[in-house]
Amino acid sequence: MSIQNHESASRKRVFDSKSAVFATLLAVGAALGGLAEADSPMAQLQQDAPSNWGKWGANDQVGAINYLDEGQVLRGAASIRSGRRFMLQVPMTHGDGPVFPGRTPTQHFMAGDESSYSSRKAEPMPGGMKGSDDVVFMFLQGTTHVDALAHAWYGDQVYGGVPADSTVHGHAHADVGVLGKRGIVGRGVLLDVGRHLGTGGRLPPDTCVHLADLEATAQAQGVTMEKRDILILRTGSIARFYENEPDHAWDAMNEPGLCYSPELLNWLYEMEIPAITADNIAVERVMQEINGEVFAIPLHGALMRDLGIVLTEIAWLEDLAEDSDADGQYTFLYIAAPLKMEGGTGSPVNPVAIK
Ligand code: UVW
Repeated sequence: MSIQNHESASRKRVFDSKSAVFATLLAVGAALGGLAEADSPMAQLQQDAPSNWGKWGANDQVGAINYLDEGQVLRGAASIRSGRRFMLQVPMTHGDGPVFPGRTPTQHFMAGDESSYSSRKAEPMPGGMKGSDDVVFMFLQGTTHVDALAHAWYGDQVYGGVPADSTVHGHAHADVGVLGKRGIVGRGVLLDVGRHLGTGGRLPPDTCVHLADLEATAQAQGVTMEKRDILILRTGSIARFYENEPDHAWDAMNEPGLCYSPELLNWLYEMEIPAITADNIAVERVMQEINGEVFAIPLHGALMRDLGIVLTEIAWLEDLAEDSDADGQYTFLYIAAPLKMEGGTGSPVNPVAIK
């Protein structure tokens, strides 16, 4: 069976039982205010907002990643000057790591190690070689990760206007597997808002990052965001998780992040921004007040569902930010290859920035 045939066969597969991940995300959604109402405040908020539905055909599943053609790969490669590499994933540590409430950090278990041999449960291979094996249990959003476009929605449609029941028992549309086949490659631009507007590279908890803050940061850095750039947003929040400061205990619910505004949406739409990567749990502030009403993760609806912009969260940006501050170069080739997890809501990823 060819890889293509195998993939289309498994795409048609109906999973036997609702996955624990899906059930938990439903619970998170319900806790955050019930995203499933057709006439929700989100639907009203987004009534006149820009949308990319249909721009790349009725069956499109990768959204604004369509902007990242070969020309964008070459444009990203053209920004390489020194060859210095930055790996943007946080460590995957057993039982520890920043995760959204309702998810558990990665669980890592050894399935075989020297104890298998010393306890005589296993024999060395012919010739004397021995080996180890291990397994993990993890939420696909349990470390630095790319979200599938259909991972978050409001009303009864996901990205592209496809019915939301396409998410049941594994995503049949706009899963993370399609992003895994395509890859996310282009010119990345770091906007170090944490350094520009924060203290010691850290925005205070609850800070809303607005379009004006992005523009002011770009100006202070002497960099110009160009059409189809991948926006890399540093808030300093994930670094605070690891610092564990007693008077600034990290909390996913009050992290700094982007805040919803029509200006921001229009800018992202007109700039044809394909993807945003940030060093916080949700790219945006989790809870936001808009027109006197409280919304949870509204940009997930506006960006992923309506504009098809791909989000990567929990990125490690400290080393890249330090290096960029030192040499004044904020542009680089950005490469992120999500796993080809068919039906998946998201995928762990270790993005690479090459300067
Ligand atoms: C949240 O914002 C809840 O995280 P994610 O987009 O990874 O689901």
